[in-house]
Amino acid sequence: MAGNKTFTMIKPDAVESGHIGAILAKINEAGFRITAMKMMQLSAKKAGEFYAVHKERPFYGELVAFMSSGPIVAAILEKDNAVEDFRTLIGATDPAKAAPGTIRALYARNVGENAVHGSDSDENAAIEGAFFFSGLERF
Ligand code: DAT
Ligand code: MG
Repeated sequence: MAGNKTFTMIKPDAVESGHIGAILAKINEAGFRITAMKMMQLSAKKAGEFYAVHKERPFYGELVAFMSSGPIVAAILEKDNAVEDFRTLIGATDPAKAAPGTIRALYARNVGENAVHGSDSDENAAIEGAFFFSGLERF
């Protein structure tokens, strides 16, 4: 059975462009409940740890530099079938390929600066949520 939690970040490009409110509204309108949330800036070390799975990819250095370049908003979201439904809401990694009306189609700049993160599995949603939030910060 699919889990009911996913993890998201509003990335530095969308924070800088003033899209936090619009993105949170889309998340709420799609039926997700925010059960943890914080605004913070990742160090390059922490961004590198978060994206360690992509260490061998050619864009890893660029990704780590971008994700530590400015503040992000991290959140845990709850809804039935959360991981899959949130990936549908955000759209494809490359905004040029993202379906119309998805968060990335609306707000991403390009494949690297793509407005939001969404977990790709229930297992990673749990790992990523725990990376950012202690038990006291989760509701
Ligand atoms: P997603 O964020 O849709 O899960 P991913 O896990 O494949 O995509 O990659 C993680 C992030 O790495 C992605 O959000 C942006 C960056 N990235 C992916 N492919 C890229 C590329 N071809 N060039 C530059 N950055 C890329
Ligand atoms: Mg991914």
